[in-house]
Order: sequence, then C-alpha cells, then structure tokens
Amino acid sequence: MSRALELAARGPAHGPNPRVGCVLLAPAPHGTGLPDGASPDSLDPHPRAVLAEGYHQGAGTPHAEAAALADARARGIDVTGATAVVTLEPCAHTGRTPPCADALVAAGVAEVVHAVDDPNPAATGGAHRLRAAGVRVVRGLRAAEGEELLRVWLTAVRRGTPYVTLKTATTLDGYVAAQDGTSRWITGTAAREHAHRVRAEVDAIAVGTGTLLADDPALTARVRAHGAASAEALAEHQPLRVVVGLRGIPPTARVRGPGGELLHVLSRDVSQVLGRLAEREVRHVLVEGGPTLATAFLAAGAVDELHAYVAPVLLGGGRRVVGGLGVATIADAHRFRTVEVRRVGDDALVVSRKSVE
Ligand code: AOF
Ligand code: ZN
Repeated sequence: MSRALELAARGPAHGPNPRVGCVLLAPAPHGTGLPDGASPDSLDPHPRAVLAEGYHQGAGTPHAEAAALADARARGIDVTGATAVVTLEPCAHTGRTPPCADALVAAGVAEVVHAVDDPNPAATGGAHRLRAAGVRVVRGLRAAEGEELLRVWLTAVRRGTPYVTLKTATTLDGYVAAQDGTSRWITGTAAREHAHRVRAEVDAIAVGTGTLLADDPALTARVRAHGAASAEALAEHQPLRVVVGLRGIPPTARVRGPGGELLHVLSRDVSQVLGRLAEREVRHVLVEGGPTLATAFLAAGAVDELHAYVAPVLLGGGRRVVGGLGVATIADAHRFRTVEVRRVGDDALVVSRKSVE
C-alpha cells in the first residue's frame, strides 16, 4: 500500500478525478486463506513480488487498476490469483472508462485490498461486485494515509460542493491595503511564486468584482520561464477563472486574456457560487479575495482551508483582510487548526484547516 500511495501521488492534484495508485502482487505461495472482509491487521505478512503497477493520470485516462492490468499485459505477466492493492475501492460503473471491478475479475485477480471506500454515488459498489464474483476484499488498509492523500477530492465528493481554500496576503497587523487603497506589494516575490504553484493545483480561482475592478488580476497560474530570471510563462494547467458579483467585467480586463476559461457568477450567494462550480465538477476552488468575498465565504462557514501569507510589514490602518463575521464574543470566533507553518522568502505561510466537520 505504501507503493500504491506513492504511485497515486504522481497523478495530477487538479481535475474531477481522484489520485489513485494500484499494485498487483503475486499470489501467496500457499494462499492467504484470509476470510472475505478480513481486517487489514490479519493480512499475510510475507513479502510478495510486485507483478505490475499503475496510477491514474487524470479524467479520461485509464483508472489505476486498468493501468496496472495493462502494465502486466504489456510485459506478458499472468495475474491469475494475484492480489490488487489499490488506494481507492475499485469502481463499479462505466464512466469515462469501463468498470475496474469487472476488469479485475476478468483478469483472474483473487484478492483486492483497498485503503478508502469510494464515496462517489456513480462509481460505488465495487467491493460488493468483486465479492459477488468470488474475490476476497479487504478494506481500510492504511485508510488514514489514503484519506489524507484524497482529502480534497473526498471532501468535495462526499459533500457535493468543492473544497474551498481561502488565500490571504496580509501585513502582520492584518491589512491587505493601505488607507489610500494601495496594496502592491505586501508579500514578496517568493510568496507570490508559491501562490502561483498553488493556483496550478486547483480547479478554479474565485475573486469578487470589487477586486477585479481594483486590481485587474489575470487569475492565471504562472511559472518562471526557463533560463529567464524575470520572465513568466503560463503553467500547463490553467484553473477556471471565476468572477463573483453583480458588476460587469470590463472588456479590457486581464481576466479575459490568455488563461483558463472565464465564468462570471452573477450572485453574491456563496451556496449558489459553490453550486455552479459543483455542476462543472470543480473539486477545489481557491478564493483569492478581496475582503468582501473572503468575508462572505467565512461567514457562510464555507472555508475548508486557509492559506495565510503574512508579511513582516505594519500599516497601522487601512483595509482589513476580512470584515464583520458577526462575532460578538470570543466563544464565537472562527477557529482553524494549523497543519503547516512555512517561511517563504521574508514572509510566513500559515496553512490551517477547519477544525470541526
Ligand atoms: C479515477 N481513477 O484510478 C479510479 C477511480 O468517469 P470516470 O471513468 O472518470 O470515473 C471516475 C470515478 O471512478 C471516480 O470519481 C471514482 O469514484 C472512481 N475510481 N477514478 O479517476 C482511478 N480507481
Ligand atoms: Zn475504475
């Protein structure tokens, strides 16, 4: 399963599909004799040869199981009686590709061990279908690691709305702009480069019309061009550009330039915005501001993760990062759980997640 998790992580972080890895192991020399539904703790402790492996490279390409079976076929390896170790329960549906449960049965696999059950209502039922065909199924092996790897996708699919990451870039005293509205640049180059790498891993970036009109952001994921110190190039994956609000987008706005598709959501209602994104199979949206949109998402309890870039800069006044959240007393404070603190150039990045589900 360690190897399967490693393989899974090679898949793209963005896109509608999960990152999944699969390893096919040689049959146990004398059979594991594991009862169907056995606990992961009772797995055969003897090392077994890896016959083949595969991982999912994104929507429309073969699933991890299909990739591993293809790998075995390409190398002329017989997988009869093999054990398939997969990070996610094999699917039972015909989506963009055929059902993996059937492919594993057809190939003669005797046993399937998976980390996480598939919550996707369209695809679920693989374990049941495998058992019906006489394949032993063991679920929940290294489930915590599987859950962590698939955190964004699982949250989005279980809930039916995208995982929301709110990005802020502030001074130490919590301002995003000075009194006169100037804001370039509070955080440094390293923090901005980091933020661009995050953009390249999400499905959508959202800003309000206020920020669009004030800052004219391009909302693209950019990387430093090869060999050039200052030149920038568009990253391979460009997230959907989402503008939220009732005001129009000027014809000359940079957001209309080269980059991801542009979606204007003519509403300030957070659940409507998330609904529109869910329809487009967006699993991860990065909310980049400004204060009005950030406040709306926080007030709605819709923020799953915070990326707070904090610069060692003080303004003593100006535009606050968020407005009123209706918090009158400390017991009502919005609290998050910090999972990472990192130095990025001269700035700090604090990554926190929602503390209660
Ligand atoms: C993947 N890769 O390796 C596995 C998946 O419509 P499709 O064919 O793209 O199927 C996507 C669903 O299949 C996905 O949401 C998940 O429930 C299931 N398993 N998906 O993209 C894989 N094993
Ligand atoms: Zn599948």
